[in-house]
Amino acid sequence: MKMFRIMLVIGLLANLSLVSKVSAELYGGIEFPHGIASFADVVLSYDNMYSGGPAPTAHLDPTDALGIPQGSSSDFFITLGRGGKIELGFVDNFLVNSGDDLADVHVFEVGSDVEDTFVALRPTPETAALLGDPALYDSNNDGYYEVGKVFGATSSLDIDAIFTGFAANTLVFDAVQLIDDPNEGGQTGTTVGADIDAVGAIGSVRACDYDILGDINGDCKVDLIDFSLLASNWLLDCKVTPDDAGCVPID
Ligand SMILES: [Ca+2]
Ligand SMILES: [Ca+2]
Ligand SMILES: [Ca+2]
Ligand SMILES: [Ca+2]
Repeated sequence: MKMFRIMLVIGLLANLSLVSKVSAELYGGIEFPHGIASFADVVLSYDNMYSGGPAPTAHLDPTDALGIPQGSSSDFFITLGRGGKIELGFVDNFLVNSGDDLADVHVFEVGSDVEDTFVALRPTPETAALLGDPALYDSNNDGYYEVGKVFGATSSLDIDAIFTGFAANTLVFDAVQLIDDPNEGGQTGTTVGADIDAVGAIGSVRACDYDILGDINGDCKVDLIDFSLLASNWLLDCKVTPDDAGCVPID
């Protein structure tokens, strides 16, 4: 839960600096044009028994896959379990194609036992219409189009290599699905399955072209979600309790 609060505050900071004004930043040697905002924002689902397990017994908080990567020396990563699945959504930005063969999405995996992970992307309705018959890309009809696999401690995928012939920024995806390959890597253990630290959009567009006071999560709307984000830090005073997880120092 502590990390969840940190992520809420990171979201708040991202909004206060406004996505439209965020400059590019390097993470893992890769340039992310929208800085902190480039990374996944919400957990849509997490099922470490998706393929029948076994499930991990540590690193079970899926919110640890949100926001910027913290590296393997931190405790802030999620373990998928053997064949486990996580689905992460973008709120203040969306993932797009670059229109060339440069990488568009990057999965930060940590852990000594590097695991293969299947990646699928959820197109917006407009993009799904552009891509045509879903059966070409979505074999299990779950709304996530399979785009390949990532290997190794850090891995990138090129959207344009899968969906060819589209101009830059015309293909828009609002969520990423990661599924551990149950037939690769360790099959048992505390942290069985891939360990996911972060998922970032290298090809990224901001979700909102307006500045709206009170839109804490940057989704272009002011609603109860923003109110709950505000309420989660209600009466927190970082001058009194600077060590609180909700108090994130500014560089
Ligand atoms: Ca984001
Ligand atoms: Ca590309
Ligand atoms: Ca699918
Ligand atoms: Ca909002």
